[in-house]
Amino acid sequence: MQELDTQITFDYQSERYKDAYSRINAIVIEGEQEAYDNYCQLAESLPDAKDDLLRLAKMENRHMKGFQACGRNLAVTPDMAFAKEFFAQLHGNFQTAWAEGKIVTCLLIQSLIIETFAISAYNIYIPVADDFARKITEGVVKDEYLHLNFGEEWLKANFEAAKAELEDANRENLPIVWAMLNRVADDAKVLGMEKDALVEDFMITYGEALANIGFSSREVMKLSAQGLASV
Ligand code: PL3
Ligand code: FE2
Ligand code: FE2
Repeated sequence: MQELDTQITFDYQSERYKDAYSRINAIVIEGEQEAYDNYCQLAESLPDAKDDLLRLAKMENRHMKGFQACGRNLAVTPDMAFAKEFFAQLHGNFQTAWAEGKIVTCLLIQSLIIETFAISAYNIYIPVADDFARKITEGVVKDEYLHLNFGEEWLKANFEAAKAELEDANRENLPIVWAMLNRVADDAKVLGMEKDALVEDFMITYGEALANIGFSSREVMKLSAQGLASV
């Protein structure tokens, strides 16, 4: 987490800031939209958890609208084409897994990886955000912990049956996240967010989630560093 003792001010209206924001804002809007879609699909596959999942989906829809308002507030037009492409690989992997009935993989992608990515990004954004976006993001990040927790609880309850698939899905999908982080690092820096801080926050939150699900500390180390060498 970043230190709050130095109050940093940004020129939120500079062309440089707005240009970077047009991509970061779009990524977040697209991420929230895809999260909505993913929880709706998961609700179809998991009738026992249907009501919970539809509740999560609703929150994602609210998040998306909140971040759209953040862009409008700065008079920024989000670059949605960029954002769609940014998520394409993870999106494709989720869809393939869902079509094959691999719910464990779907939960790893959405509830563990994407939610952790969001939590670390939002936590690091909050101290450097404009006042409007900060209030929105503070509300959103509280919900994201609930979403991560949903995935943890479900996977913990099914740990023995899910373990091998989780390891495979982690191996396939975590390197994609590091690549996504690399792609967004320059723009994030313009907004005052450091890549090292994002990586660190991600590793801590993701590692804690894996430990809560039932992995040993040795397994957590191995899983959460998968593909990290490329960062
Ligand atoms: C699911 O609830 C949310 C999915 C969103 C994923 C967003 C990933 C964000 C990475 C970009 C880093 C900058 C964040 C800035 C916040 C406005
Ligand atoms: Fe969300
Ligand atoms: Fe979420």
